[in-house]
Amino acid sequence: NERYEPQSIESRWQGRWRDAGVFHAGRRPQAEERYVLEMFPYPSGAMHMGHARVYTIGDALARHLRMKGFDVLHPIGFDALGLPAENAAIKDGKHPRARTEENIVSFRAEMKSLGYSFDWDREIVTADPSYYRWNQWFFVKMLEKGIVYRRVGKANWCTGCNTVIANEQVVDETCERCGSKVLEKQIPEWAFRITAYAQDLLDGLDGLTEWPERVTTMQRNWIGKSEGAEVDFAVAGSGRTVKVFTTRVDTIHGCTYVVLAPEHPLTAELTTPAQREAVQAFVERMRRTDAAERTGEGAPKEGVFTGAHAVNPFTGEEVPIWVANFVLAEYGTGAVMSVPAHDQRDFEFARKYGLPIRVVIQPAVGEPVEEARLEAAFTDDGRLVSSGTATGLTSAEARRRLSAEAKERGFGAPTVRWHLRDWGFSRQRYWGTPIPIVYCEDHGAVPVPVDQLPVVLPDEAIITGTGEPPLAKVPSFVNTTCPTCGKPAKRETETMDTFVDSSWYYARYLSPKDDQRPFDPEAARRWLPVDVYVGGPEHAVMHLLYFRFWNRVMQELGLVPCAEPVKRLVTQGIVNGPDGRKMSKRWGNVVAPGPMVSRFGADTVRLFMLFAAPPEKDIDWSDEQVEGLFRFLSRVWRIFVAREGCFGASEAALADASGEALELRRRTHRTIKRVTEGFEGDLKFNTGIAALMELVNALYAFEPGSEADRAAVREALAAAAALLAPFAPHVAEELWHAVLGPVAEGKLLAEAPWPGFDPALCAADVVTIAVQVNGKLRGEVQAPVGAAEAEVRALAEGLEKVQAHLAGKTVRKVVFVPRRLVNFVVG
Ligand code: ANZ
Repeated sequence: NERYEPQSIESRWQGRWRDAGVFHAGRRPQAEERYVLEMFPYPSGAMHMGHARVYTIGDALARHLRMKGFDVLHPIGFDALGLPAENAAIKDGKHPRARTEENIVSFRAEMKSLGYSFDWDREIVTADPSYYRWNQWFFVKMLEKGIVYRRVGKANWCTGCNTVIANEQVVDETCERCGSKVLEKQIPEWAFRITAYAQDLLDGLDGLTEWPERVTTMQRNWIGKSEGAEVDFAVAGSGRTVKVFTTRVDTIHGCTYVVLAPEHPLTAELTTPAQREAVQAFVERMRRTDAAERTGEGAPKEGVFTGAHAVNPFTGEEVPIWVANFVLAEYGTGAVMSVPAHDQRDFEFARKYGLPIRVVIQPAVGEPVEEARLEAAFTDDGRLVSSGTATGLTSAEARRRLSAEAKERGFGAPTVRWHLRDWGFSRQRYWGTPIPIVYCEDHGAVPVPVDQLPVVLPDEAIITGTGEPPLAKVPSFVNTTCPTCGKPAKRETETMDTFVDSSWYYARYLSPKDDQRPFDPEAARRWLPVDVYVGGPEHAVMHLLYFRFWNRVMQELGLVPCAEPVKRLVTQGIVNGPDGRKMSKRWGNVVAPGPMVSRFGADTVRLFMLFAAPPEKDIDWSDEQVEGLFRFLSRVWRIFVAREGCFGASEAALADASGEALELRRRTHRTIKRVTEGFEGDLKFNTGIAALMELVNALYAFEPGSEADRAAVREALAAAAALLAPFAPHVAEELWHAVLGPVAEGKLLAEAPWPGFDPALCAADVVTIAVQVNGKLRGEVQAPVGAAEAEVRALAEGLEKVQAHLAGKTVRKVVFVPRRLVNFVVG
């Protein structure tokens, strides 16, 4: 065919790959294995460009590794349960199962039309009982181990979704999914004891050297370990003590007042009669202001003196006790020791109310800090001054010493606090995994025995979204018998958070049809951890933290060989509309992949995703760029047609290539090198593709004459086809077969060896230049091809032998022939 017509080749190659089974994992049992995974999609709507980008990035990696000779696992599935499908059902009455099934059908078709090299035999759908059955199995195992427990506590209640949501799903007191206000509600719920793994999850981050630092930092902050101390201050003239929590016990000699939260249980009791009225009024006012407003960065610090005094246990000094807005009742102990010289909030408060400021920490280097000239608190660590026996210690030493001393002397202890909370996973919703618990009057909450799983989600629930679990209204589901005594009993009607499904799906791909256990531990030993995981950075503190927790639990259960699920994480940027705004119905700038594939072919759409920017960067959809890439592929096609005469050139003739043909060979090898390097380190597919474009330009510029010329052209064409394979696999396959002809008969580029490069040809940028003195050869230097006289001369003058011949003589003249020779004429 003279013209590039993707529509006429793409489905043909997709069929060939499928029939040959080239994407099946385990096809090369002797080879080293690689597991490439992309976050599986949530099929609540149609496939969009964001999906196309993730899967194109992952597919390029998988295809490249397959050509490198690895046995590659590259699976796909659907994260089918969860709120969005149920919320949509409430709007239009369509059953979530019907909706997700329809969407999955269209997702599959679009993914196949894009030519992704998935092992479709391993597909999983989390809404299938054969999958969520194992969620229930894990639940029962974790209940046995005490990792799952029932608690009554403050839960985040989303007023829009009418269900409890996880801490991680609350953003600025609103629901991360629907944007509605989130209230705190006292509800009984099931929770995972993820906090028991806090230290291990934190330590594990150090080993994740191939994760973006942004993600590990977000996890570190979310886990939020804060080491400090609790110290008891006796209240003067009463038997009471106020316990304060501090992360800076090293500053305790600089404490000049103590502050209680307005809601602190001792507030009323400690307040002296003279101050009672003022304190009561303040507390009342604070009760009516919400926490965020009270403690926000810009909120003015305000407070009232209680009339009482506290005794600093280290110094015996009495300091006044205040009540103030910036101390929260729920954090720490609800009371703080204030050190205005070294804490900014305390500083502002002290200035406002005329409380003393005392410097007890001096910077380790630089100007000392002076009370009189202080304009803001000095908050860094340093060395202690005016601190009794602790004077002279560094902050870190003092923290250790003073908290230990507090413990010895019985007025305090070192403490560790965490930001991470246990993961509440009960949802008062329908479209999720039923929690396998039966409530019996005699035996309480009884887990369903694992041999009776799954507890199947009934289809007939009426979804109202009013807050009462829909399953509670399905008598055939609710009414059952107690697994222990056989008496009538009722099922738990809550379902599990969808993040349960995604916490272990990567392991289910290892043996997706296993009906004896969640997956085969033998297979896990071969394939885990996942080598590369591609997905959106928005999952940093939810999915990506939850699955690290879950993997640890699986390790304890002897199912997986490692603590961490993923070695390398690639977080991809967003695909914006042509206007640079995030694609959204609201802006009317959505471009769907399907129509683009019909118009330009899958290869062009894929190439756009990879060429527009490196994976982590956001990209803007651009019709012009897409058209440009279509033209590039057409150009590639036409040069193959135009150089058909070179297809039969003999490889042996390559050795004779010289002049322009040698230049072409050098460019070919340099291109191989650059594309190969684009797959290593920071992924740079875009520069690899740019190199390929230059190679194609060079092919257009070169008119082959001799057999050696034709051999060089053939080499370049074959390399170009192979290098295109991870990016634009269909056209690559077609052209590769064209240029190799019978040699490729019965083979597929998809599993052909990745081209290697000859380092000597890549170093083509450097030439060897002869160095003469008075016409006699005295040495040679290596210089860049384009090196000018001055540079080559300097190199030559650096040679010892040349120096010897120039010593004591005057250089009359320098003859320079670019790329060949430099001759010093001396007298
Ligand atoms: C004395 C001190 C001196 C403090 C100093 C800081 C600097 P993180 O790191 O976030 O845990 N604090 C303790 N409980 C509080 C509460 N309920 N409401 C408001 N603030 C509270 O913060 C711990 C620090 O926050 C503690 O250390 C305490 O102030 C304050 F130079 O104690 B610090």
